[in-house]
Amino acid sequence: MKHALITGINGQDGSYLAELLLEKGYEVYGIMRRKSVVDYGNVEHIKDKIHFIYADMTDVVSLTNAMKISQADEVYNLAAQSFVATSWEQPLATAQIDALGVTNMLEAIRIVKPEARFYQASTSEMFGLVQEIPQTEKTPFYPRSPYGVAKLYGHWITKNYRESYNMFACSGILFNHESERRGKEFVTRKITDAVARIKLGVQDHVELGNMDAKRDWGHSKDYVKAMWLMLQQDKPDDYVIATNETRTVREFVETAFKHVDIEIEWSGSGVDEIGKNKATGKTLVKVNPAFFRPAEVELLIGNPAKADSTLGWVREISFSELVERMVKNDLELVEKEIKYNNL
Ligand code: NDP
Ligand code: GDR
Repeated sequence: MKHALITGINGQDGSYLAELLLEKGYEVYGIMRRKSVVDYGNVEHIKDKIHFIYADMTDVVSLTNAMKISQADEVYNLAAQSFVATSWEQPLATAQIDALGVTNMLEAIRIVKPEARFYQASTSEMFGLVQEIPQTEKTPFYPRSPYGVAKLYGHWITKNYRESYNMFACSGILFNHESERRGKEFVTRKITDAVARIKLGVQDHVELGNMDAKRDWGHSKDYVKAMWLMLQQDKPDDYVIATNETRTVREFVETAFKHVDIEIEWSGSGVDEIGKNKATGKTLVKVNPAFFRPAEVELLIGNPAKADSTLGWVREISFSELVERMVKNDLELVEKEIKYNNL
């Protein structure tokens, strides 16, 4: 039976990956940070099947200990300060976790079990300012946030340990992937949560930032399969995982409202843009400059041809199904909240 260690196990991707590895018969270990209130996050429903180890990406001793306890054959490094906007507020913490944390994990593996296979959660944010469309493994990097810069360090140190120590270390350059388990600060979940609340009459409107930003959105459940596939190959390598489709934030809003039978009509532009319910004229979307970023990544679209041909990876959940699943899930959650809180 193979042993896997997942950092960031209680996050969105960690939870889907843990489910996948359990299905495949792995013994799953996950690192958790100590919190004042014990919270298993997205793995609450499978917590009895997971071996939890308290550790932190900034503490190499705790990661070495996690390697000793788990004796992992495969390590999936998903832990990160993953919200781009926060990386301007906490640039040093972001660097310590997302950049140096990767070296901490690689050193822990090198000390305890150098033959273990390693997956690094790299990101399309490393591409940043558009250099090429669509982006591939060969596109030059130009990160646009402290998060993107920190992740670029993590990406290169992974490659460097592969080349320096012959370690089986891979980076997945994953484009945006969302799900019913996405944190509510990310734009997709913020929108689907708001759509559910507006539909059920407990919220008036939603305030958003840059409506023109374009993202290549897939579903997390599909993307964790690619992580596993990368570690099953004969040779370690880096792969872009994406859908090769891109849409604006505005299009995501329209699609989400369509799933509750509301058509949005736009007027104004930039910070004065608003979205109204076409049938009633009521304002449902307002742009608020507070949600704009100091530097923006305007356009992401990834070409997953290498992953298709080498890994045999295909995404199964379309954009429309992704949005539908998220809206449906939020409608159910908000309905429950209304019932229990007597709203
Ligand atoms: P989440 O924010 O949902 O999960 C992040 C996880 O990291 C949480 O479990 C969090 O734990 C943990 N974590 C944060 N800081 C530390 C720390 N110092 N020590 C230990 N654990 C820590 O992210 P996702 O699941 O969406 O993403 C997984 C990874 O993939 C991240 O590295 C992200 O940057 C990267 N990525 C994500 C993409 C996406 O679109 N989702 C695209 C490309 C890359 P806690 O609950 O304690 O905060
Ligand atoms: P991103 O995701 O920065 O791409 O990083 P996010 O959903 O936060 O932003 C996507 C785009 O939407 C614009 N936007 C808003 N964003 C948020 N959060 N809130 C708003 O109100 C809003 N209005 C407009 C943003 O400006 C941006 O252009 C995600 C994370 O999961 C990273 O960890 C991961 O590496 C990348 O995806 C790939």
